[in-house]
Amino acid sequence: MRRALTAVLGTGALLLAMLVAVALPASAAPGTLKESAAAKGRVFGAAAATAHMGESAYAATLDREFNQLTPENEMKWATTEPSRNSFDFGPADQLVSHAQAQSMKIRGHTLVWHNQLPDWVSGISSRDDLLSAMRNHIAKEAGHYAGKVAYWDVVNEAFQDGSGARRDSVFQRVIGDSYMEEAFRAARAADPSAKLCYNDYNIDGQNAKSNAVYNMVKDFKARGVPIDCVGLQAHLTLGAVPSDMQTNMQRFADLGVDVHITELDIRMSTPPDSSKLATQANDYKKVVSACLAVSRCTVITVWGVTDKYSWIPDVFPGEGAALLFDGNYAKKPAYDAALQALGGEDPGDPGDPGDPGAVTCTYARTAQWNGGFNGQVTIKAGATAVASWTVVMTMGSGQQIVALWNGTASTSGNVVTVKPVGWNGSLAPGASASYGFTVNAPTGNTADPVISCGTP
Ligand code: 9MR
Repeated sequence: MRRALTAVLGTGALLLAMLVAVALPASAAPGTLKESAAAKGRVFGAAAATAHMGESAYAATLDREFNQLTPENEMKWATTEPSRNSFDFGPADQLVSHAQAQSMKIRGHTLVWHNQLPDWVSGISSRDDLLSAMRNHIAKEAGHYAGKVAYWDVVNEAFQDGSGARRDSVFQRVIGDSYMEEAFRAARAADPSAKLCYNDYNIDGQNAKSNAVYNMVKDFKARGVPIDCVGLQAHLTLGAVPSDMQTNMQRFADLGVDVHITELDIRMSTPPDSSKLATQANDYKKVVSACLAVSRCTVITVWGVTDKYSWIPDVFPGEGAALLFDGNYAKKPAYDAALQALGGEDPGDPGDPGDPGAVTCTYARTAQWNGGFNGQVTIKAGATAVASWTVVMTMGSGQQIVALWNGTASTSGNVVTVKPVGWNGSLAPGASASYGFTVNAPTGNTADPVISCGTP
């Protein structure tokens, strides 16, 4: 958030303001993702790749912030069993040793998937042969890591978007519907202590695909097929967190399984700007808050450590910047938002807008007309007095603030940062202050601004 705050670009009726970072005493709240998640009984993980572990900033960030590691590619079939019954656990073992040395949990990813599958598997056409190859793969791989892996993504991405029908993989074609339960049974036999998950994308909200997964889990539970968790990958796009994510997670939890967010990233068109980063922060906050609202949502894992390395531009050209750390390992607004949603506080960056507890703010529309409106924001101190406050407003597209009173504003893109004018900064416990503004909306977009506030 600091970068947005220091970008000062006053225009029109807005007063130019020099923003001074005011040092506040560090709070006692947990200062990292993993600590704040642990305080809420959750695990906060990241996908990691052996290729980057030699980069000190990468490993240091991973070790400092995360307490679960998912090997991004190293446990996939193409790597672990490139030819039949000939196993290579070298790359994955490296990550597992690192995780163990750091007391991180390990998420096994993944035993049965149509992708990154060696040709020899795709070439099998007899049901018994493929079943025996699949059982052997699971027995050997899950057996190799028995006792070390906390959660296994046993089957990955087995349903189609849209219809929710079974995906047409070699497993589906040759073995049939039963391949999934066979995989879960084999995984339980190989490692009775690992929690066994079904994992997929686009099942974050309620839709035909998540309904199909729901029905499968319900059926497994009814018939005693071993399944412990559902992984919602949560590869999301900017501003599009499903509004029913919490409800969706709760319905899975109500079936008696844990819910994990397994591959969270929120992509945007690149390059990022302060407005996109503010939206992304709000999106991360929504996802983390939804998880915290569901007691069986126990794990949140982001799909990578830094925007420097990402699968996204290869698949969605022109998109990326989806994670919590930028390409230089600096914390993004999304990091602050995720940490704050977990009840944490960055000791190196106290007083960000949105810091919990210090102040709260409310918005009200006080007048409107064709092509514009007036708004008022009221800032209220909590149980302790505050010396100053900051409100960040993200304006709707096409909107322009043409007047602002009882506050000092600076603008960067569509993000407007408002500070007190002096006399209305210091607030006694429970006291409040307000400022008002006029918005011109020539394109007819009269949406209310999204606001967040904090100290200083
Ligand atoms: O991030 C992974 C990337 O390095 C691989 O090239 C890609 C191959 O399909 O898989 C990526 O990870 C995927 C994960 O294993 C399953 N869910 C979707 C992920 C992003 O594509």
